Amino acid sequence: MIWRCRDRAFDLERRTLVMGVLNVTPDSFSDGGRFLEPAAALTRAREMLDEGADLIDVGAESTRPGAAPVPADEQLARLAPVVEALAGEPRATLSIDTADARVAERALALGAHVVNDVSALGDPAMARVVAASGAGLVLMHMQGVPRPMQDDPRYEDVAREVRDFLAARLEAAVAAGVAAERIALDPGIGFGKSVAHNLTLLARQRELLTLGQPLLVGWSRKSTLGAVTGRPVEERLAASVAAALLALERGAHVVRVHDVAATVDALKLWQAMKHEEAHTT
Ligand code: HH2
Repeated sequence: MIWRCRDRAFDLERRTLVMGVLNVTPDSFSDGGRFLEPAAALTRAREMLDEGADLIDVGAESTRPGAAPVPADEQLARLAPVVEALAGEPRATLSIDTADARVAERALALGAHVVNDVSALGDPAMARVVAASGAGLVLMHMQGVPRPMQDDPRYEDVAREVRDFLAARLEAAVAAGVAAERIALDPGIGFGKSVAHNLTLLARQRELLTLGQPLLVGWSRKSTLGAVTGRPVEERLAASVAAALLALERGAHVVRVHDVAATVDALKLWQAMKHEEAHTT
C-alpha cells in the first residue's frame, strides 16, 4: 500500500512509519510550553529527524480533554515560522495537526505535506483545501469535542462504531475530491473514550484494516497508559513504546509518538525479526 502526500510517496508494506509530535503550544498535555519558541521547536524537529522520524506532526492547538479552541490567527502565528523553516528540508515530511481549513491552507502554501484533522472534516472547507493541494489527509475518530469529550463516553460496540464512522468520513472525503490514496485513518485513542474503549480498539485494531486505508495510531504518553501502569505522564516511555509495538503487530502503518528514538529502536527490532522470519520459514 502506498500513501501519497503531495510529492512524497510512502511504501507502507516496507515498514511502519514514525510520526514525531511537535506541539507548538503552551498547554499540550505532555510537553506544553517546551517548544512554543520557534528556535526550540526547530531544534526538536531536527532532533526527531536525526532520530529517524519519517514525518513531523506540528500542532498549535492542544486537543487534550478540556482544551479550549485556539483561533486560526493564533495557530498560524505559532506554526508559520516552524513550517517555513522545515519545509526547505528534503528529509522532513510535515504534517499539520489542525481542524481549521484556513490554518491548513496557509500551512500547505508554506510547504506542508499532510493535514492531520482530528475532527475528520468538521470544517466544511477542509476537503476542498486538501484536495486542491494533493496533500495527505488523516481522518481521526472523536466522540464529541475536546472540552467535554471525556465526561462520559459511551458506545454499544466501540470498534464497530469507530470503523463505521471512519468509513463514512472516508467516503465523504473521496466524494469531496480527496484521492483515496492520500487518506489515512485513525481510531483516535483517548478522544471521547474510556480506558476500556481504548484497549478494545487496540485489541480489535485489525478490523479497521478492512477499510483498505493506511492506519495511523497515537498512544504516546496517553492517560490510558497512566491508568494501566499507575505512572504520571513523564514516566510513560516504556508503556508508550510497548503500545506502539502492539499497534504495529496489529497492522498499524504509522505510529504518532513523542519519543522517536526509543520507538525507532523498538521498530527496528520488530523489522529485524520479520526479516529473519521471512527467510527462515
Ligand atoms: N493525539 C493527539 C493530538 N493529535 N492526531 C491524531 N491523528 N491522532 C492522535 O492520537 C492524536 C492527534 C494528542 O496528543 P498531543 O498532541 O501530544 O497532545 P495535545 O493534544 O494536548 O497537544
